[in-house]
Amino acid sequence: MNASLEILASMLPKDVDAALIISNENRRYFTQFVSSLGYLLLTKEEAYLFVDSRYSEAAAAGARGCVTVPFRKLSADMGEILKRHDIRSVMLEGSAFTLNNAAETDKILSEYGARSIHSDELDKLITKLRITKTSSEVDKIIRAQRITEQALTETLKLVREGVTEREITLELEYKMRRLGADGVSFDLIVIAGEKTSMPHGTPGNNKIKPGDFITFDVGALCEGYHSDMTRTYALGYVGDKQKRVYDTVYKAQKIGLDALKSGAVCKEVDKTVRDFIYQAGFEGCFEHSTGHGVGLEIHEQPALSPNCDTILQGGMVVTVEPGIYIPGEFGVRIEDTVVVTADGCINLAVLPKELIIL
Ligand SMILES: [Mn+2]
Repeated sequence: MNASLEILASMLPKDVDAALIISNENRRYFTQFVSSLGYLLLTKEEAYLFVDSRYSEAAAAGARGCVTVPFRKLSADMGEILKRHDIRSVMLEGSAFTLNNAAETDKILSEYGARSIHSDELDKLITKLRITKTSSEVDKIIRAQRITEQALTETLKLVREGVTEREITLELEYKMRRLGADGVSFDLIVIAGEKTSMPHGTPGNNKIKPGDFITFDVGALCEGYHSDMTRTYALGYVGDKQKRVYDTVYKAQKIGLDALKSGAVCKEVDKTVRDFIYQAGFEGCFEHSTGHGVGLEIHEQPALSPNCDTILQGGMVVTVEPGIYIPGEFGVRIEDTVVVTADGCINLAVLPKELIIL
């Protein structure tokens, strides 16, 4: 077993003999092997990765810290391992199993005298490991961030009156891949004008015009790790209200960054940012969370939200992304991804945040 699997095995409760992990991200996290399907069975002595014939050759060469088992019939092959280790209880990765998949797994386990445990306990144990990042994980996020920033910088040159949101989105995605990204972190958001009042608006055939805010919520993917950044620019000119809103979001984002450090409570960071925006006269215009963890998933723990009691620790990677959205008019969001440290945070984004009029 490798270190991360050994740690997880040691965290399993005494009365649990094994864990069954099936989500793509968690299989990848523990074995470094990428596949669209597979079953990672972790016993207290050994870990087994069951893959079908599409992945058997690659897994034998590339999966780390586990024994690769190519299966034809999962029940028979897994049954053999269950018997070998005298497994009586298996904790399932609750968040990843569908009702159907769990029922099928229960059947396989019971054939071999084992029962399954349906709960979120295994997910919570894995979150404890994944919530802080190793330096090699941070390096991948930084690489994704550098690509995102370079692609965005190059794409900004194409922003002019009459260009559509979709055209810009396509260029950005193409440039990210040209720069070495494995893909995009999520469906990129490039929205302009009135549409910027929708935090997660979808790029369409809307043509950019002078006086518009243009929101870019963008990120690249490198070796499974995501980057996440938002910048709001203007084309040509801005009005006084736009300036006031931008300035408020800019200050709120700085307040959020300043509140981050090991020991700070997530919901208190969120409250500090939210109170500032509401007291500036924009109550009701900022409803989403202040930020979220980033890693193998674009949204993971911890959440900088009003209901997250998690205490920040060094090595956590989170976004800080307040916004103000005024329906029918416009919206502004500014977002950086940072690594929390003992006395603050390291901002992984370097692109300027002062209002830029293109
Ligand atoms: Mn985000």
